[in-house]
Amino acid sequence: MQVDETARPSDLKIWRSAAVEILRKNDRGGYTVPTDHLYPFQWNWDSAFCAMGIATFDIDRAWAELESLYLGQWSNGLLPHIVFHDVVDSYYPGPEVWGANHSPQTSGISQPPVTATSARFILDRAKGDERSEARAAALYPKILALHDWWARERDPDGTGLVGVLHPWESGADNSPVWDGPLNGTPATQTVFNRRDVALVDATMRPRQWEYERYIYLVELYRSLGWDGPRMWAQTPFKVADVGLNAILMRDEHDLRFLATRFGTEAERRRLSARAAQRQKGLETLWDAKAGAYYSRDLVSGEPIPIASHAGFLPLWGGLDSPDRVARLAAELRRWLDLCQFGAPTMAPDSPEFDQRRYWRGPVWAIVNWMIGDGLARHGVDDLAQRLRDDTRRLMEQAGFCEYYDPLTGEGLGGGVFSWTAAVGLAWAL
Ligand code: 9WN
Repeated sequence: MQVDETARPSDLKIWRSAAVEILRKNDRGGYTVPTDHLYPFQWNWDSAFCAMGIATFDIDRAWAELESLYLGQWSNGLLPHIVFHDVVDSYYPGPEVWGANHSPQTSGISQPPVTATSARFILDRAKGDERSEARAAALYPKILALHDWWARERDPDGTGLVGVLHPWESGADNSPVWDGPLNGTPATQTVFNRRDVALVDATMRPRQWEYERYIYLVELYRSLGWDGPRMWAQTPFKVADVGLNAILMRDEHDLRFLATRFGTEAERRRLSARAAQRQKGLETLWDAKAGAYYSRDLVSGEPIPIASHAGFLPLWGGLDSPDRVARLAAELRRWLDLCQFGAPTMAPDSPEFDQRRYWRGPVWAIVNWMIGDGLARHGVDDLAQRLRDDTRRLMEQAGFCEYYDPLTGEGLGGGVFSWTAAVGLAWAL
């Protein structure tokens, strides 16, 4: 739906201009950093969301965002979670810690795949413009290669569920859902110097305990030469994250859409079969008794019965069960009634809830968009609107922050944040 800017109240126009300003300020020439200093490189799913926000005011630049991200793609299809286009020392771990063999330098793990969804969004805004068609056509095989990588390297047994091999790969780094699997992960013996806690209050960031395990995993994979099958076989951390699998399912559907325009008949058939397989895989994460989706620890084979925001993301991925939609919506209403601003990343009455600490409670604009969009697609319009209103109120009250306190609305983490501004432009404002 195209927004009629002239019909918007003037205060919203001011907020939209502020969001555009942030995306321009964080533009480093063809790619957008999530925020200055704290994250000085190009991040995978941040860029996919940024591109959608940018598409509301500059279609060419939106395509450039995805194209620059794919400069980091490996020959096996992996789209790394960070592309180190520039040399900046305000972030740890930098390229030397990853030791990946690619130019431009990159990390060695991925992040939730949103680039097909993003390309479809831009294409829709471009309204049949020929240059956009050509740019989408050129991106299509790269996105297909990424999806083939997820299927081949992160679901080698063809279960329909992919595994993440690092909490960073889930995008929800220190979610309480990873506490159990991280307990079985050794700490690194390397002494390292975190830069994040010099830039942001440590109470809003992951704990040292988690960082020691994050770095252990990076060092392990580097010692395995970033070889997918060896990593899969030897890692102590392997989780079927319901959030990533739901986001992958949505991206797979959007890739299937792109294939109707740019793919072959054989690819369309293959993607349809894979979407069906993903749907089945995701269903195995549903706990009917609890009425919730839980991630599964692929090392122990056991479900992780901790409910986080990720359990609502199958709404974004696409559910074909009205009963599940109703149960998810009822639980989300309960969570929202416990706070001033939703959606929190953990239920405010859960023992793990921590209102300021990153993925253990705070509200994230991208999460609200995914859940809100999913609710609207399933006809739960009032709840979708409630999330959208909360997101807008947070932005107006605290600005475009990295995340927000669900009990007070205080802005937390990095300020002037790109994907928050992008969500404002593409959805909330
Ligand atoms: C590690 C950039 C990224 C987001 C992640 C978020 C955070 C990085 C970090 O910032 O993670 O990838 O160093 O904390 O958790 O979702 O993509 O905004």
